[in-house]
Amino acid sequence: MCCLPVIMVFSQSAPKPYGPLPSKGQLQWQETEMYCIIHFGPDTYTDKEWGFGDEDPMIVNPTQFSALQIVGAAKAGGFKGVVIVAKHHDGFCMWPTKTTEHNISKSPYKNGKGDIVGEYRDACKQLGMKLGLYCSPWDRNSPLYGKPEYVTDVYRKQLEELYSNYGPLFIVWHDGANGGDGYYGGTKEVRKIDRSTYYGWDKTWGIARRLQPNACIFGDVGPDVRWVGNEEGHAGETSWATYTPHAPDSGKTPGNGYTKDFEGTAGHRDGQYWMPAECDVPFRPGWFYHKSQDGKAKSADSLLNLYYKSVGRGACLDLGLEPDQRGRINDDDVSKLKAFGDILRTTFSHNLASGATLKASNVRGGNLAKFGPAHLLDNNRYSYWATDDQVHTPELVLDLHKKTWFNVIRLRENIKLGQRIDAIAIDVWQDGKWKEIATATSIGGNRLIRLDKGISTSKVRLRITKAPVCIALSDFGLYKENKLAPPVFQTSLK
Ligand code: FUL
Repeated sequence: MCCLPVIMVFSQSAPKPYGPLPSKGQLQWQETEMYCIIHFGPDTYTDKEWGFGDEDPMIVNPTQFSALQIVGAAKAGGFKGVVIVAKHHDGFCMWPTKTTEHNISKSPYKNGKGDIVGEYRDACKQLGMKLGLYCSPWDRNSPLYGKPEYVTDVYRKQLEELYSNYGPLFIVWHDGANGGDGYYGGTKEVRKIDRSTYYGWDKTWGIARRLQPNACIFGDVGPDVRWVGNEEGHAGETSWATYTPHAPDSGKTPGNGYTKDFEGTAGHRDGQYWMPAECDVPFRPGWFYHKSQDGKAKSADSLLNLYYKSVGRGACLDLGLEPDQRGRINDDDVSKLKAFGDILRTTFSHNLASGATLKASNVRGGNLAKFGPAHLLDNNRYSYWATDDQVHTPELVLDLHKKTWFNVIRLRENIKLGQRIDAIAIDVWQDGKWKEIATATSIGGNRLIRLDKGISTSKVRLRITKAPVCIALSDFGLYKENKLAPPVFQTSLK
């Protein structure tokens, strides 16, 4: 028998994933960060937000409809995708569906040969934008609404048509609004349903899983992306990507999530599922176009505020755009979107930390090439600085070599390994000592810290102050927010 020398073994393998993990579709959704939901249909012509279902298809007559102009305006705003409302609560289908006569083929648009959803699909392809679809479960036109046949013969068939003919989709959007009064084939009555059981969600969601396997399913309660709990466009200051929907009236038992104590704004640190939040908010006061709201679209500055409170808190921002009766986004709205996009592009195009020398208190297995802090600056969400298993609260010093002014800090975890970090603090070197300037919780796929006032310093320190496991941080950025004057509007798309 011989004795082997005792060797300190440092881990060279990747950290073990922590908690629930995102699917491929959820990773792609996270990278999308911002998209626009577009409401256009009978309500655009009746000045309503929720059509009753008795609208005459003849009113839908956009004489200058341009999906390219609409999707182009979103793109100029820095948005990477659009979600098209293919059918709103009024039941009018914007594509030539076989499931109901109440659709675009009965309108004067293109003499009944139009397909608005198809035009959006083509525009997205041309402009390199992602496409998602919204098809309202509640249908105030269908005589069958409230009966099981509506779900099996109408709603699910509509989803099948949409998911088969208009992909690839990055998200499918299921509205929470449900039941109530409506036209319902002329009966004009109140039809109530139990929204947690009526739509047979498992089977209904199964259609998306089968036909669009990479699409995330959005709903009040997920299953892939949860509603944030408000329509104001912001997540909680702390917003975990993980979440456990609770059963109705059962306190804290996991269930289908249709419960009064909705906790989507903050999520749950120890949530059972990876189910990050989407923050939806209309650009103007309403989701549909109303002439009386011309000039009332949010300014570039307020969009920027919302960006920090949604995307900056690990959620995605879903901004409602409202094409007018011509079928175009109004010029004032277009120029505000463009001004917002310009601020984002100029602010985030240059990471002021890129030339810094980095010194980490610990690197996993001492393996700088694989797990070193240089990965924080390579602009890759999935390469990362990791620590040894037992090191949960490391520090990192960035020497910027010269005084540098910044007012935004960006942190990202490699979420393929889960959400690992609870809390961090940032210090700057001032007057010969470290001074704490910011703290944050719930880092996840993206965390932006916007300082009240910018700061000038030559050294920055990041402290991970709480984590249940070793860290896997992929990104560290310092930025100078660049607010440009709104540009003069120019039409470049037909
Ligand atoms: C809500 C709907 O009731 C609104 O009309 C709008 O479509 C919004 C995006 O979702 O629940």
